[in-house]
Amino acid sequence: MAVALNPHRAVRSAAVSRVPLRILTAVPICDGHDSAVTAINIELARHGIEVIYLGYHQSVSAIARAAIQEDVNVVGLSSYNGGHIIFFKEVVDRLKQGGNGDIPVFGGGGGTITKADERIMQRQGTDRIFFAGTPFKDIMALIQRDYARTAKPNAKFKGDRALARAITLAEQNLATRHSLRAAPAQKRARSFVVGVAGPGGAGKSTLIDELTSRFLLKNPSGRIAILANDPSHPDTGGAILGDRVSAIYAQDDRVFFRSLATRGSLTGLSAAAPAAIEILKRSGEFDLILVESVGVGQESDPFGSFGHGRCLTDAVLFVLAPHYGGLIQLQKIALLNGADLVALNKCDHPMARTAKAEIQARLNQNGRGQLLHSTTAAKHFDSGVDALFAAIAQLGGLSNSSGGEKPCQLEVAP
Ligand code: B12
Ligand SMILES: Nc1nc2c(ncn2[C@@H]2O[C@H](COP(=O)(O)OP(=O)(O)OP(=O)(O)O)[C@@H](O)[C@H]2O)c(=O)[nH]1
Ligand SMILES: [Mg+2]
Repeated sequence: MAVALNPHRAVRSAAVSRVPLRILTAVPICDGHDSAVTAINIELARHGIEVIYLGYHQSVSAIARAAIQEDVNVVGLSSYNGGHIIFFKEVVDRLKQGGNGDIPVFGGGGGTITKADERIMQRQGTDRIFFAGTPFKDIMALIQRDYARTAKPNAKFKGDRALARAITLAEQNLATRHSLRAAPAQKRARSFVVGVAGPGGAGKSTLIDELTSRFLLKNPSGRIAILANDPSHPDTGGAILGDRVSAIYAQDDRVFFRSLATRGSLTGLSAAAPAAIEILKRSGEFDLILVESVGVGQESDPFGSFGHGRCLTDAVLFVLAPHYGGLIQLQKIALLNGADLVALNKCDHPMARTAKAEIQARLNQNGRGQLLHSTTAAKHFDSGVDALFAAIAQLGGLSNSSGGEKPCQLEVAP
């Protein structure tokens, strides 16, 4: 009997052979029509493309900032609210203003965008519109044909775009030396680097966002960088880099947020992550750098905490949710031995009480005085997140007072 072949294989052979194309997709402000862009995102990833999805109801500044920091090949907007002529122009203009007019903008919106609208939009700088009825496979072929590129060093790029391009070069396997040269000159002495690991869905990104809010509040002139690693699909090479959707506080100019696809690396981080961390550190821009791993398994050691290979971070935060299984699963998680900070997130869940006792008992067995932080990242102003930030600030010499002064005493987790 003939065996049906995996249909993804054919897509893969066409897509994986070159550097994946990166595209930022978003739905404009005052528009909640996200089912079209969701379908497009899945199709893009199936065709070996890395999609950074920003979400719906997104402002011009949020879209432009994300496009710059992610150094995307193209921005794709899905617009159904009728405001497309003005909105697309504002995105194009915002990119141009900062010297980033090389990033093209295209989009779709079914029948709400007419051919006549497209002509006006093209005069104003939009690249093209995909109209209702265009088959997905034609859209994908056109994107692959017209927007794939190998990024090159560009001395004209400034600020976040220069950093972003340096990271792109590192991702393309160009010599790290090259990427470092592309990064802006150092201004501050030191960044504190925290690796954030934990099982898929434990709330790492949500917690990072809440920690970002504390950093912004308590360090009024500092900058924070977030490197968010997400898995590439092994079948197609594409990826949905979804951590940015949870990053509400990344919509601040003091935050640099970059998504990295693993592109076949099985360590829990992109192979370019060490270079990217180095680029961010050498820039001298950032007081705090948070590196989110992909959802990790029991044996994982993404940041080199156990001395095998290079240690990438100054501290490691391990995040769990109450659904870890049972005591035996806790015993198996290596990073519970190696982490400097451990957080039980989703403490709003009824299972959290038992989980707290079990995890603290597990940590006590390590004999390292590790304290369990109890957090509910989904809740704004959670006191557990406050205490966790205080502990990070203490370790990293960051300010934890609203006046921006250095903390004088360690705050204890509840
Ligand atoms: C589904 C839908 C909804 C769903 C949305 C679900 C969701 N989560 O997205 C629900 C029912 C919730 C809804 C609500 C509303 N809707 Co509605 N909705 C639609 C509908 C029927 C389909 C849109 C869609 O998803 N199409 C599927 C996509 C895949 O196909 P497509 O649109 O043809 O797009 C093609 C290309 O353009 C391209 N494309 C699209 N986007 C992108 C992006 C990129 C990057 C690329 C590469 C390509 C691409 O892909 C397709 C390829 O063939 C349209 C009618 C229509 N026929 O367009 C109305 C429509 C968009 N809605 C409309 C309205 C008015 C509303 C409401 C205001 C109604 C109300 N009074 O409450 C609300 C507003 C909701 C909100 N918060 O914004 C109007 C908009 C009118 C206007 N702009 O002048 C429309 C046109 C209906 C109408 N004729 O009146 N809506
Ligand atoms: N109930 C509850 N839900 C939460 C909490 N924190 C995060 N979530 C939700 O959990 C889901 C996963 O959160 P993420 O922050 O994306 O988790 P993650 O660990 O970054 O996931 P991956 O990056 O895919 O590994 C989202 O729907 C969040 O809204 C919490 O404290 N309580
Ligand atoms: Mg995440």
